Amino acid sequence: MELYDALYCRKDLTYIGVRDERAGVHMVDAFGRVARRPAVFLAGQAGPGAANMVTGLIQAKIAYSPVVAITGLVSTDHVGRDAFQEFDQQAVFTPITKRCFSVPKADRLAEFIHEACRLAMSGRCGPVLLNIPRDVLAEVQKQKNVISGPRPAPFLGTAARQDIEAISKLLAQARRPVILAGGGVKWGGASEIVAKLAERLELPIVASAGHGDVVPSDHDLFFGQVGPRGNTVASELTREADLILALGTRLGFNTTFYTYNDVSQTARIVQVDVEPEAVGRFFPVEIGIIADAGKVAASLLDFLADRPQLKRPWIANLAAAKAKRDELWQTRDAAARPTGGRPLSAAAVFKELRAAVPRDAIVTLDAGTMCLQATDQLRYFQPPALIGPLDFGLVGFSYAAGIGAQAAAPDRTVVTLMGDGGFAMTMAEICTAVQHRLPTIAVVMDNGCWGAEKAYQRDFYNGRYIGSDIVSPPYDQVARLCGADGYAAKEPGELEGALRTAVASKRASVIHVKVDPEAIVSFRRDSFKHRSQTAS
Ligand SMILES: Cc1ncc(C[n+]2csc(CCOP(=O)(O)OP(=O)(O)O)c2C)c(N)n1
Repeated sequence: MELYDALYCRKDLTYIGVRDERAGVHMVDAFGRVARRPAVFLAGQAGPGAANMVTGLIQAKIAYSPVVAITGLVSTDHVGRDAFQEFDQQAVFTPITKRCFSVPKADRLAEFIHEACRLAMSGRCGPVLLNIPRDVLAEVQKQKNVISGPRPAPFLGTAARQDIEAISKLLAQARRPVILAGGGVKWGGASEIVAKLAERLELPIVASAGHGDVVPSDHDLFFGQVGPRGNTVASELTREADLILALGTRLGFNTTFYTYNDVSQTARIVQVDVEPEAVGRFFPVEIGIIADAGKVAASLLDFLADRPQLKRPWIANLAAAKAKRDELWQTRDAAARPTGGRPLSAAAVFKELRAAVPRDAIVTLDAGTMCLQATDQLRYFQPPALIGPLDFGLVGFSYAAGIGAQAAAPDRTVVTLMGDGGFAMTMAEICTAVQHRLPTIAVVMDNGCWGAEKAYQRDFYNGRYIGSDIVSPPYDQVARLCGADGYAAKEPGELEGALRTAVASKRASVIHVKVDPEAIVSFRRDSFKHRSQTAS
């Protein structure tokens, strides 16, 4: 209440009231990824209000997203007495945040707030939480001796000259080099620089998992997402590479499954990341550089500027890869031909989305089988343009994330994809979007099941389905009851039409699409290998 009362006169701050603390943290998470600066989440109450942030904070930590969260705490006089709504907030939040502070005194509050904002953005970003005890909040204190300090830019420094020279030597020797670009490139705002570097060298670029928006999808040298959840052409490039320039990526689980299946075992790897812990962690590297990936790409570009073009023996391979990529897209479009049948196939859904999602769009994706299939099937044009749960694989993330992304980029179109299960988790936030005039468009892909789970029951448990079917209300009608626009899409072409209308309306909208229940894929086959072996 004290904080809210202080906000009363702050007309310079935008306040967005949400319905659920988990969803609120997702909004701030997405806001940070789009704006590249943290917004603040206020959990209105100590205890239950604070506890409800847990999922959102873990999500932000795993996605390296800058969130500043502030919550109350029981009065310092009552700590440890099982006071009303008391739980050990410091203990619960410490392992799930980048840092968690309990503010000891009112006159240090400003210092902690500055520190929270600085830490959230320094190095690899992450969530920082402040617990503020009730008595500290109640104290009226004139701030003095505040250390507000300089706030350094989050990504500092590039590589030393000799490292840049060493990388260019490796490039000169390479026969099949590839740039594998990850989230670090987007955090550094360096998509353009990386694209320019690739153009200068005529190198293919592939993206790490969940970062298919690292350069615009229609860039001639871009091949999409690599790895088990990516596409075959991109994965072949890293599997057959002799030099991998890993820029701003950990080469983490969803990109590599920690195997050499899609990473050449003999490739030399140059890895650049702001986090020392990330460099060489999963794959041995020839050169490891702890720096901002974008700045290193810029230094490399500068270094090459007045040098003759390399011989580029990879050009023939590159042309072959481009032909395969074009064939892949044609196959995807061909697979989507309307058969007159309904519900829509996954291929048809993605084709209609490709046709109607505008170039300025930010797409937010959930976990679940439909969204995982969508990642590499959609196109992204203005980085950052893809916000997903990344390695937390969280269901129920993307609708709230869309609202946060829209708040960060009011002039862009925001399209959220979700399964029917995931949407049910956070649909209360339709009211938030309506109340705060945030015109996100949710496309709810209703296959009548927790599709990812059902796929495992089909593929590894002989179709012994239990608990995987779900029944959903008509979400177009739910949306209308909440004051948003609602559309139902059942026939081929209706999704594309509804999406175009929703984009033009600039109103919060929900499109309920009936999707083929058979269009489910079990992505983590590795987890069930033992079962498939027993079965065969
Ligand atoms: C909060 C949460 N609960 C459970 C899961 C496990 N899970 C992963 S995918 C999935 C199914 C999601 O169903 P839906 O949102 O309908 O999407 P679909 O898979 O059908 O496309 C579930 C339950 C999770 N990842 N996150």
